[in-house]
Amino acid sequence: AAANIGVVGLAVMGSNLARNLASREGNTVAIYNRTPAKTEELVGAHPEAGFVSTATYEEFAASLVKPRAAIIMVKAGAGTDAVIDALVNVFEPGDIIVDGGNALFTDTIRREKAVRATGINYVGMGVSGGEEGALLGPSIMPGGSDESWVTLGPILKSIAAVAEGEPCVTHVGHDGAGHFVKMVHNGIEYADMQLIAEAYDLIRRGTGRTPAEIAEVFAEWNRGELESYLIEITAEVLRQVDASTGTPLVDIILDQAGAKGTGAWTVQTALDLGVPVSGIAEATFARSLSSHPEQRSVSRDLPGPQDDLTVDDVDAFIEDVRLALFASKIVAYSQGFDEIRAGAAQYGWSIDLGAVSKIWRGGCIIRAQFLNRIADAYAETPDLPVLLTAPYFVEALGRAQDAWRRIVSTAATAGLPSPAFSSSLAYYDGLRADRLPAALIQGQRDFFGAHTYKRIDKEGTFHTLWSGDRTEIEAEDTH
Ligand code: NBP
Repeated sequence: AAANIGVVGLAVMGSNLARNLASREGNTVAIYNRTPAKTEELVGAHPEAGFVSTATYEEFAASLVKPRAAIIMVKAGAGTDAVIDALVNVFEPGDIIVDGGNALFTDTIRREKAVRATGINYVGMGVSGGEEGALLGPSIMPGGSDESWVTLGPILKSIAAVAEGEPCVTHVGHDGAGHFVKMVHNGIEYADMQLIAEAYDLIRRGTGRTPAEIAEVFAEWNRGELESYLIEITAEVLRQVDASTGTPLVDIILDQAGAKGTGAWTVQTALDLGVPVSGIAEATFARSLSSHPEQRSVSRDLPGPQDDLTVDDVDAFIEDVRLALFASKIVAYSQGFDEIRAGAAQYGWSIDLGAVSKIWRGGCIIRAQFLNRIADAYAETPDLPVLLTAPYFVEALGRAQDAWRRIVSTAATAGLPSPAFSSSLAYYDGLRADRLPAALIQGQRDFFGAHTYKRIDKEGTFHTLWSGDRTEIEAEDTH
């Protein structure tokens, strides 16, 4: 036994993670892949890594020092279960099996429970940053037991991205907490991308600027409070010219957005938890809408406004869009962190929200300056019920809200879809409202289903005898 860490699954993510591990002082990496040719290929291509190559699970286990630790990087689903079963057979109590794939957190909870029964530790670990992150330094979100963190902590810190001197990894919480947080990270990513896309669309249609010119706008924004990886790459994509046609690439790409399902998981989970993540939901649905050509083709002639959007003061309009983007982005992150808080409460995880925001500052797709402000907010008030009520965000929203409202109303008047901008604003105004029409909904529910209601002026649960004499009675609480 010579290796302190193993990797099972040597497709692009596993290979890169194994190479990243091997490149760090103190690590010796055992590798295994179901198809042995891939293992040999990796060893041949990277002799500098000093991999311990293994061809069977027995050999793999024998090559690891105890407590053994192995990271699984295979296709999520049945492949993961197959590898877990194989590792459980050759590992011993106290050893650690880590799933670094994109598992649904409820699968991770199930697997952790089953593996724990054997005395082996099971860690569901979110890994963000794609292929490049895996190789050079990802943002890592491990769940699992405290015991496993003792062994894994130093290894993961050695390979994680570094942001402002701190490694982008923290022990998020027990069992499925890591995969839960990774899921929400992806949901926030969906929202952020949709918001940027809406901003681009409004500028393009409102000002007639070319993609290359709009790239300069994003490059400028990237020097201010919106500084982030996604804004940076947006400028790169907008600048790109298609070699075969000489047209901006963005005009050649088919406008149907794909999705691998993590956005949908975030929304489905939020619905189960009763947490409004409307920005993430709109972003997910916007991708669905884009991907139904048969619906879009029959809808093209639906009536819309006569006039195109015309903007008089282009610079002022672009600044309005920037502020609307910033405000909506604050909403999206606030909703995402709210979902993590609700998930933690539901599943009994103790999650340090400030630490989560810090590990997203490097390595991952949503890395941004802005995350420091989230860390500050939770450092000041760890149990903040709504992130966007932290002083920094209140100031920013105060500064942005007039522009935000102008942009949402301009878009609506001109018939330009801006689902994430407008739903974020509606959420914000919903939170601000003294009274919501939810009171009427309670009345309707009591009318047709005797679902009862509470009153603002006294304790208890009440029902009006709608089909009788319409007097009010005290009732059992039936929600
Ligand atoms: P894939 O998701 O394409 O999986 C291929 C790997 O799974 C190969 O090593 C393959 O072995 C192995 N495998 C399969 Br399929 N079924 C297996 C089984 N029954 N037993 C053992 N091994 C099996 O690889 P990837 O794109 O590198 O992604 C790995 C994981 O990382 C996934 O869960 C993915 O969602 C996650 N992830 C990916 C990214 C990204 O940017 N790509 C980012 C973050 C997380 P074989 O060689 O024998 O076929």
